[in-house]
Amino acid sequence: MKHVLLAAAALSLTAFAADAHATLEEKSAVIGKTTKLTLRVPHGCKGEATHTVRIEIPEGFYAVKPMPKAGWTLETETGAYETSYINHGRTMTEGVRAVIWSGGDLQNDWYDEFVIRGAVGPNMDAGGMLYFPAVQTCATGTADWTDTSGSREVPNPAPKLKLVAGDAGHGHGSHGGMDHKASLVTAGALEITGGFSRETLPNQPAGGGFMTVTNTGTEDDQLVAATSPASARVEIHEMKMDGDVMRMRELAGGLPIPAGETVMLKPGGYHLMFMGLTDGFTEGEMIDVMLTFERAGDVAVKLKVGPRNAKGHGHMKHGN
Ligand SMILES: [Cu+2]
Repeated sequence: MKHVLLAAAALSLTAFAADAHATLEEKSAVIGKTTKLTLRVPHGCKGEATHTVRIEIPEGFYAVKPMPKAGWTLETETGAYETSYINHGRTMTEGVRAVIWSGGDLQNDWYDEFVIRGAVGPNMDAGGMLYFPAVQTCATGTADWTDTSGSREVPNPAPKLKLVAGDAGHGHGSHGGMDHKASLVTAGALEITGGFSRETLPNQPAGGGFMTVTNTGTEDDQLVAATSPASARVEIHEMKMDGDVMRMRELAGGLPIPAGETVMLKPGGYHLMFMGLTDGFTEGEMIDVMLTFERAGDVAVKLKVGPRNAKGHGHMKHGN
């Protein structure tokens, strides 16, 4: 009985402590995407007012821009990245590694938020954590939130962010454009980028393939066929709303790629359909595909397999 009471007391103490920690409002962020992070400061240092807040930027979070705050002086510390990043076509090898807001007067009984923006590196692992150690400085003491062990038992856990996989098809437009750049294939007047697929279920008979094809030339082209070692055959499909029902059909005549236009193969629209999968698709692997265009000829591309997405290419029936 005594043990039970002790356990209950410990539990309530832990719950109280968790409420009083400096934490990030955002619980997770998408790999390869730009995100806003909000550091929440719920109290001072043992009753004293906070005059300085410092947050450190971990490896894997780059292109950081802090938000200025009225009444506080903003400073940053820069340093080298272990990994370089491509940001708007420019290689970044260094950037902001710490942000400091100073000269403020945040009373112990008050609450405030400190905001930065940055991007999660495209090379980070889904399910991993990023820790942002933070320190509040007061007149005579500090409140440290610097423990990056991930333990819930420590009194000073660092603010943390869980990393989640994004939609692998949206490499363009994001700041993590590395995959996008690396996957550019040119053939004659055609530019093919952002090839991706989705992980399949164990007994799923077919999988989808997606990419963006741009015809930079002055003559129309047409995607007429595709083959892959990953499946018995590859068809070119179209998905369309037919009344309230999403239907798909094979484009037996191929997919036109008009001169000067960009055609997207994407979930819910045009796509490649891998029929009779050899081994199924596993997240992280690359699928080889040979595309045949009327004008540009045979073009080898690779599709990166991303996570399964419930909203995506989940259809199992082929009514063609
Ligand atoms: Cu299909």
